[in-house]
Amino acid sequence: MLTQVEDLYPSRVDDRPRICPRIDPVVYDNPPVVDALTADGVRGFASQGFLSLTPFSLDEVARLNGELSRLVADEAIRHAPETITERNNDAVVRSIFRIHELSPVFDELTRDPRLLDVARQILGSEVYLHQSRVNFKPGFAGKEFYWHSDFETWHVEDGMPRMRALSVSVALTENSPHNGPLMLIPGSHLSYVSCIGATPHEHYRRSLKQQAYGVPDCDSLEHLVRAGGIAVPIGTAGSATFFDCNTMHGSNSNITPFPRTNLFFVYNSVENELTDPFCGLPPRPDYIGARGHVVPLRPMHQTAWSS
Ligand code: 6CS
Ligand code: FE
Repeated sequence: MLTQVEDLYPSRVDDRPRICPRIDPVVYDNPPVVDALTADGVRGFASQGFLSLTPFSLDEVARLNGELSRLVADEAIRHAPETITERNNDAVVRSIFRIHELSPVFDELTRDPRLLDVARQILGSEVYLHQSRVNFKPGFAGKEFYWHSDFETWHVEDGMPRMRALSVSVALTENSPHNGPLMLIPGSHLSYVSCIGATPHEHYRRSLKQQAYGVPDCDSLEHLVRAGGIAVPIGTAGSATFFDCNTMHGSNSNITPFPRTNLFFVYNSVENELTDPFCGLPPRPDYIGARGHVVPLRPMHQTAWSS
């Protein structure tokens, strides 16, 4: 008889929103499994819920963009379920999921120690990839990603039990103040916003274009912003922002001519494997939340694509 994992972070179960304290640690570095960050870097991530670095050269980014162009030109990928188009224009690609399994270059990048070892240190264990994607946000046509906590969705719809996962957003184009950069609410990772509304069947078919459930209410958002403000980590191509699974974030539509194309890798601790979705519905597809084939990622110090 499978024991039902206790739902420590209930959401979409009440008719009114609640802000609850985080139960889990942010940084599991006692002792650190690897030394990838400075002490200030670790402290910054723990207190803010995110950390920006610039690990990649423009030459390396040029190679990554070349590989991305190859993926985008592949008709089979263009019409695959992993490819999500914009809600108002099916000709505009919004995201491609599972890119690490579509490209050996991106597969190697997930194991680049400049990314992987940061995740291993912060999460304090071996890690595997819960999700990968590229968000294109093309000029004039890239639409917003409204405020949300990734963990709220991964907990409710994918069955992620605890807050022991993080994302890294790698900029493949400049992230300026104008072209729809990632916005994060400092300190918001320490509060869990329990949302209202029951998850619809196959919510992902809509939520990946425009999220309608698991969206925090305005009062809760205002409370978090008044406490922590809004941070916008702008940077050149090659910069990377690591953010906790529960850091409230979002990004505006892009009405400039300049694309904001970012890779996202989600590292989850091997101690935090997915269980049944806490919403009680069938799990989302494997290309959105990997389950069952958890393989700890090993750092690759020599990669074919990097300089
Ligand atoms: O549902 C998800 O897993 C995706 N949705 C958002 C808005 N961010 C995380 C992830 O890409
Ligand atoms: Fe997100």
